[in-house]
Amino acid sequence: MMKTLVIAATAMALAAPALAQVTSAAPPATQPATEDKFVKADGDKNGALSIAEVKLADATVTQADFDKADADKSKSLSKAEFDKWSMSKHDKASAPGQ
Ligand SMILES: [Ca+2]
Repeated sequence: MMKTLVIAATAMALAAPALAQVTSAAPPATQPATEDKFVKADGDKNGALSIAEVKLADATVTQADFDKADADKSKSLSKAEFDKWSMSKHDKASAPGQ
């Protein structure tokens, strides 16, 4: 009688961790989306995007948009400027009404 109880308890103790062990695969490491966009848009691979390159990547971009993103007024977007711009555009798109 007592032995049966011990066996049952042991079986439950062994089964519990096995049930809890639902493994979920870690999401694959992905490059930041802006990195890919920047590299694709940078047609002459000089590490900066001209207005022409930006417009080629996104025809809806205006000179005013570009000037706003071009923080140092170099007439080209560095990776940092582009990242910041993409992020603010993304925020606007994903958070309507703000
Ligand atoms: Ca370029």
